[in-house]
Amino acid sequence: MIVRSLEEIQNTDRDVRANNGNWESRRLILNDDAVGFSLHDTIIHAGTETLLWYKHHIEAVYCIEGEGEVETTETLKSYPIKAGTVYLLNGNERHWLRARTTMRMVCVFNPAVTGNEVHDADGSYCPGAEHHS
Ligand code: 9YT
Repeated sequence: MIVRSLEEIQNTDRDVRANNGNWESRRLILNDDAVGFSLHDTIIHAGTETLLWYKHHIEAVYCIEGEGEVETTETLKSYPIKAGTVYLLNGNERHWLRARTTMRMVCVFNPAVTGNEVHDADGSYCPGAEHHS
């Protein structure tokens, strides 16, 4: 069994900030834990909009604080997000994430994020940086 707290991973290499300053991702469970998924406690800063595209992952995002919206770039369909709402990117949808207030999200990725991925200009996680176990 693994027991880990947010407190103990803060300001370690499991605590990752976006280059553009839009979000901070605290990775509680990662690929090296070898369980097939990763679990992140993520802060999306108020007033930001971020283009994201997980071409190689399925992501579930459960909002536990704040409000904003998610919009798919293909259909231009926008969904309001607030505490208690989950969205599931089960079709690898490219999307905009907009935070009206600071949002706190619990994110689950399958396959697990390794920690080496970087967001490309097109919003995707660079596959070259992925190492699946
Ligand atoms: C909700 C979302 O996709 N935020 C971007 C950061 C990402 N979840 C990560 O690397 O934790």
